[in-house]
Amino acid sequence: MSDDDITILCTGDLHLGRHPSRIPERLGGPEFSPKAVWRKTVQRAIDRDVDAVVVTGDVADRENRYFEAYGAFEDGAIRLDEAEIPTITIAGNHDFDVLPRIVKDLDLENLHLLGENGTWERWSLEREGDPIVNFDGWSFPDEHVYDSPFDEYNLPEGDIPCIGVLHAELDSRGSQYAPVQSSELRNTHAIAWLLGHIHSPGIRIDSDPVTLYPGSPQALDPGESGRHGPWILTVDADGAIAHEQIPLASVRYDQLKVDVTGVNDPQAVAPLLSDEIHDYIQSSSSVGALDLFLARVCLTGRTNAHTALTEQRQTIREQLGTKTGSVDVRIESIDIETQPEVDLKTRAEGDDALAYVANLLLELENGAPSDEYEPLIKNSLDAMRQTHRTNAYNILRRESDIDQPNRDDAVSVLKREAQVLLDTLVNQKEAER
Ligand SMILES: [Mn+2]
Repeated sequence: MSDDDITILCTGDLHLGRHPSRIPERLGGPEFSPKAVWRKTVQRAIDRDVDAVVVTGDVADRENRYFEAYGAFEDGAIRLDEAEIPTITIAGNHDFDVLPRIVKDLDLENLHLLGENGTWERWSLEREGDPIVNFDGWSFPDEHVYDSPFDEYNLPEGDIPCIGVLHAELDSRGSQYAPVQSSELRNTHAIAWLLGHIHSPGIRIDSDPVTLYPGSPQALDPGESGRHGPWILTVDADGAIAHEQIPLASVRYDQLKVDVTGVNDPQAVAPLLSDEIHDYIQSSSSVGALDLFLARVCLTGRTNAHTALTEQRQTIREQLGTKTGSVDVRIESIDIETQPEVDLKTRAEGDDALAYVANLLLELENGAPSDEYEPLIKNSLDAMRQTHRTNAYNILRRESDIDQPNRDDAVSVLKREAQVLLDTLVNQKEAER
């Protein structure tokens, strides 16, 4: 990193006043509130001595949370102001009316709300009196916005880099939350777009312009799985952009798929799960910010303990520990998606449908199916090719994203379908007993 670099801490969708869902009552302290993560985020901005902080809207959860949001936001905004770190923010659909009021009431020299009432506005960050980067921002004027804010975007290209700040729904036509298309972002002169509204963090366009949903810094419900936390964007003297996420969230929701193939004793599953959860937490949270991990576990694979697992999932859940290192762990649910182990050779004896399918699978897996099955493979291939030729795939075909299916494709589809059919027939047979 050189002295000329511009570093920006970016976050959004704080939803101050909301509390993450499904936190066990015994644990539900204020440390899980978005306010606590906002405080840590501000501390990080000050420690890193960033050039600016950008907050991409939905700071407040809703109108009736004015005082809650005000108090929670105020604390961080004042500390940033005192550290002389400019904070650029815009209003989202949740705080289109609240945030402008909060910003006005706070009346801080270094806090800037851009684009009030749905008009585009530019603010320039200066270093030693010279502007070094422009921020173009737009705020929600209302709860719903059906048209693209880019219909009204006409700020001129400057001679310094520009970063766009917008609360909008990307690539979702017909959205009531300021629908915008990637092509519209590409048509602007901005080198980066920092977006708000979608709570799941992620880079949505890799370059020209780099487009990022920083996401909510605290995960707020199971739909917001994965790593959460603010991002640091670094712009070097050539306008090249680097970005990193800082996982400051104290709550994490995730689905964990665990393959239990070959585990035939249901008693062995709980220790195996504990190990998996431990490894997962170790690999996914590096800074020690995580306090609570809420997992939805899904067991997959083939095991002859399939039935026992289904019956004993509650027991397994109770056997699991509630702590991994310093992290509280809660298993929200255990789904059993395992399949029973099937001895194909035994099942292939006989002359019923099950034997036919078992024998087919044996031969497909051996790689040399006998003539008996050739018409089946041929018919499957014909059907796949016919689908491939339909109009629905025209565009993909033109761009050669999908090749014409070949015999191997037909065999692998057949294998998959035969497996499903086999499991269904086995289950039927067992239900009849
Ligand atoms: Mn929103």
